[in-house]
Amino acid sequence: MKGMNRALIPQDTDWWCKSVVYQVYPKSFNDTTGKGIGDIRGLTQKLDYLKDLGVDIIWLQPVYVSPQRDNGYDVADYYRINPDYGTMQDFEELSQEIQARGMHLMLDIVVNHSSTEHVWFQEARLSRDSEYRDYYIWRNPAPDGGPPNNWISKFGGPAWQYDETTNQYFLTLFDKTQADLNWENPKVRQEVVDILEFWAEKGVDGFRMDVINLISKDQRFLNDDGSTIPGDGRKYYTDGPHVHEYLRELHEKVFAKYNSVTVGEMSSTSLDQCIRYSNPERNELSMTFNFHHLKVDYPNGQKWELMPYDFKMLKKLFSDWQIGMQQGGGWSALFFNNHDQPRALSRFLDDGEYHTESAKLLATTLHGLQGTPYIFQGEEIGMANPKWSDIEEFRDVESLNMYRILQEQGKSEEEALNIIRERSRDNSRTPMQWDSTPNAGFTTGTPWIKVDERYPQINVQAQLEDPNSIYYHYHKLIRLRKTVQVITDGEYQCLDDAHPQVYAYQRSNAQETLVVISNFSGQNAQFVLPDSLYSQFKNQASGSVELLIGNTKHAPELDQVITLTPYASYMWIFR
Ligand code: TEU
Repeated sequence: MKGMNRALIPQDTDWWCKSVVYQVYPKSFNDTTGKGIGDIRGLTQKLDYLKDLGVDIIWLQPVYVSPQRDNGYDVADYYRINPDYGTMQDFEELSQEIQARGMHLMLDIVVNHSSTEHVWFQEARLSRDSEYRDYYIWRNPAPDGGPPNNWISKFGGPAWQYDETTNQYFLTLFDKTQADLNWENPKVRQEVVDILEFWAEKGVDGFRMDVINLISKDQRFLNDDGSTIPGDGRKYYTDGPHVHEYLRELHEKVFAKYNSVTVGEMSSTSLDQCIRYSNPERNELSMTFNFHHLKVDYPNGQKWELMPYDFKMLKKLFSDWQIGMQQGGGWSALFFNNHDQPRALSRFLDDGEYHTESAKLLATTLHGLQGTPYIFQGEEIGMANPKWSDIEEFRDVESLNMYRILQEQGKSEEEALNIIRERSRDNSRTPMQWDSTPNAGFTTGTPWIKVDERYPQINVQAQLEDPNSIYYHYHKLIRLRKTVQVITDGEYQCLDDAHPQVYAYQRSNAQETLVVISNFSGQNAQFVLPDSLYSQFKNQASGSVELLIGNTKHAPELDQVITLTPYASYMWIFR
């Protein structure tokens, strides 16, 4: 779809196009009670830290009443705060304190499904005639008495659960305790509008919409014939028939009314779809998360198999999406990390000898792109995957399901554990490392999940005390986004698709050209500067070249051929 090309309309940008979002996983952020899990007051206590970092929007992940099977993504009451996280008064204080600091609060909204402990579901399951029956997706057993079709849950196992009270199955695309809501039902859509309005009235400035591109299912509920990878039924519910209609309804009834900034988490989506979701002319969402770049280490798209990541594919995906979203007038959420992904520092680069260079490289590479960058808690201080010793240390329902399923598929315990170590979402869910006191200053109690043993070295306090730390690298990048216009509106161009070690791109507008060059390898790399840039550099009489930020003590001289040391990364501006 041809839409507004933001690269060519520099002033036509919304405030959040120059913003940076900080993602808070409350369970692991800061515990003020000694219970061993983080809480809302713990976040309020750290707002000055986030303000000093320079972030604009705080994305607070679910704190609603929940049985915590999926750490809050299984909501049992959309209007009440989980007592483990605090009270509604704590939430209202947090909202006020965020606004008092000139920051914005983005709340996680999980409405593709609810917990089976939600009163709607508890009522629905009692009888086929319940007024809440059609809030969920029920189907009769297949002729053989089994599930209605062959769809597979994203957490492993069948996507349908049998309810013997009414002799029907209900759909669960995630955990068996997360029942998919029936968005075909206008009453469900109105419930969502009411939920959004309730929180918007409490000062919430934006919403992160959990797997929102899964809400519209093909009502035929056909078996997946396996003709497309992965053959688990997702083609019948991903970017479904009415999803855009439903989002426009939410935009009209809530997002436009409150001028909410919104981001959709788009599972297994496409570039064209994300243009449609995020082009402002369509009145749906502000921006989208897509995950293609975080599947470059999945053999044939299979998450639970291991292979080294495909660097050239990573570059290609970044380039395809940057160019495609610019041409289509879409807007991307930029991220390498979140609570569902292993830490990118460990996953793609070197969290040992080149720990600091690697962390800074990822930051520079991401923050030079067009979109809104997201910082996942601990990313700004170089937190990495912990060293897991056995399955007892894991907490994530998906990981524990897959540990069992992998062994059912024939893997040994050690093979299964190795895969879980690499892939588990728990890698990013270990407690925030504040200082070198016990449990990294996260809790005075027993933490709900292990703390990474490197916390005495990798923690906020140590980072704040080191002027050359990863923290101050993020601190500067965030400021560059606000002061260097070409980061917001510059047209993207990859400078060398084929280089096996280096990812280099430029962003240009009428006034200036940003150049970002990063060596993603642990060896020296040679990079040939394109003639256009080299000649501009050579003829500096017609302009200037300035190093904006780098991750080595001295940046290489800009010459026809640049030598890059391992994990070296730089951002220059040509004016
Ligand atoms: O994530 C959905 C999602 O795409 C990932 O969970 C992915 O499907 C999963 O890791 C399988 O590979 C959202 C939330 O971010 C996640 O935390 C929730 O568990 C999930 O939805 C269900 O609400």
